[in-house]
Amino acid sequence: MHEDEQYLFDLRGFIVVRNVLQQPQIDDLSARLEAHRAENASPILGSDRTMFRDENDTAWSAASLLELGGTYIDLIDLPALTPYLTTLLGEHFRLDHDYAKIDSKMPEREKTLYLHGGGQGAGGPADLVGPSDGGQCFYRYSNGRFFNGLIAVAFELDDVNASDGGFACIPGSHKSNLGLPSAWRHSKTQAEVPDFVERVAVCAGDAIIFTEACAHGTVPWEGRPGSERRTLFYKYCPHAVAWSPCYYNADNYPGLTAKQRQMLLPPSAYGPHKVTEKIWQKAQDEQRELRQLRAELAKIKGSSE
Ligand SMILES: O=C(O)CCC(=O)C(=O)O
Repeated sequence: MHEDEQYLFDLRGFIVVRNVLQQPQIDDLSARLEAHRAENASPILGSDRTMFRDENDTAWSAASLLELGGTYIDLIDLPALTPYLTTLLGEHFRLDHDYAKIDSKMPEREKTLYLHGGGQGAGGPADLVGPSDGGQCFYRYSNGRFFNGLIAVAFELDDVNASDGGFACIPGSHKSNLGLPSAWRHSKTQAEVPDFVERVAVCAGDAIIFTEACAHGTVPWEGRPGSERRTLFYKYCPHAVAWSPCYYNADNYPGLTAKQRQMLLPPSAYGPHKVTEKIWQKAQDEQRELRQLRAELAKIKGSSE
């Protein structure tokens, strides 16, 4: 991460890294996403790992974009992003959650910019990201190092003009000491968006890297008729931090590299250490056994009915 980029990130709480994805990667991500959307029209796909698809799902199995395979797996630790993530989070960090968000012309009632996050727990107890006491939304620069509670990478699959909508934030708010005044938190139309909120234009293949500590949100979509913004969010934490209650189970995604498996480890201060890897592998083995036992039980029940 170049020192100019470090300066801008510290000043504003976000940066745009251009052309992180090459055309074949955009095409693959797009094709897999569209195939998935054909079966599931939800505007948010994957999850912040708080939702199961089925109450009988085993722990750690909340929906994820990783199930779409291909380039979705490569995005776990994209080499072009590694220097940014290690600068902002330290040597060891983990993928906490992921999801895709589709912005398009929406019914009036769904078109609201909810600014959330904000430095030093500025979001307060009613924040969208949870009752923020400053613990999870932290940002700090000291001893020549960045410290962040959550770093979001927004991979853009479409061109977005600033006037279309999409990502917006209050630059510098990751360092603010006061909560965002409530009148500015919600904007139902683009006209209501306060002028100190910066709307960020991007091209397909760019990535917006932001700290969740920067007050941010999605501006109501006003792009040309039929247009969409499709964005893939991969969100990373320091090892000892967890946002989501549902961890990844690396065994759900065959063919991962050793590095990718490490990035999916559940939280612990030790990070990817042989002691923690052994403990979590035991938990994963138990999950596999539970699934097998449930399948056998279902078979027995089926044959006795
Ligand atoms: O649409 C966006 O880029 C903002 C998404 C957002 O608010 C978030 O990821 O917390």
